[in-house]
Amino acid sequence: MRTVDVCLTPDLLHQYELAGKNVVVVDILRATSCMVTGMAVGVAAIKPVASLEECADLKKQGYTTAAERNGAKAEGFDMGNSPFEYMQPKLKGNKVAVTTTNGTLAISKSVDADEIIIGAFLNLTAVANYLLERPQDVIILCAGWKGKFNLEDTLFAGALVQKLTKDGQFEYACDAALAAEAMYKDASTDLMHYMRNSSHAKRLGRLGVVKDIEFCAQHDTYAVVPRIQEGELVI
Ligand code: 3SL
Repeated sequence: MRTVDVCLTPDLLHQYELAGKNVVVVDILRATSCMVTGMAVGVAAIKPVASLEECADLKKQGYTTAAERNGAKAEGFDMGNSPFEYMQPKLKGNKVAVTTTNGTLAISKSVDADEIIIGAFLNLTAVANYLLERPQDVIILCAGWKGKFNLEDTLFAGALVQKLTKDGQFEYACDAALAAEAMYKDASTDLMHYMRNSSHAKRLGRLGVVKDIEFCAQHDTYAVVPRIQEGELVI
């Protein structure tokens, strides 16, 4: 039977075998929520890169550049990392290159996977259905914060584990999957309460970012499943 596993931070990824598996990268606040939003509202392509230098270079190739470090927009780039910035009408049909503190790094560390899929609460059911239709085992990679565990990515992992294991189509590969699911079950009655208490929501709050958190907690706003193909997201 197919298995679903959860890697709680990219710093633990060396313990996982990615070859032959599909990896779902999640950074609820906010990188993967931005990517799902951008692809759903008509951005032509999003190219995630790990470094600020690579991102800045892509400007010459016609990309709009988006960069975040430590929660704030990085200086010298066209935009930061809010899902609302990805809704700007001028981005429709255009390409965005993006680098973020944790999310794009997690994507770059997943290159050995069969497929890299971008997950968020915003496209939870679409991602689950996509995975249910495929034969591969699944690893959900939580982007976390600078190598540490975070709440919101683990909650998403739990929500996805719940959907994949519901009818016995996937089995739990390890205790991280069981723990994430238990946490989501506990939190789902008041997800916003959990999200607001998370360290990154508080960090963003100190930077004046509030409405993004509620937006990123919404479930199934979009039905797109962004995947990496030749270094860029496609749907
Ligand atoms: O770390 C990341 O990848 C970002 O998503 C962090 S932030 O929400 O933009 O601050």
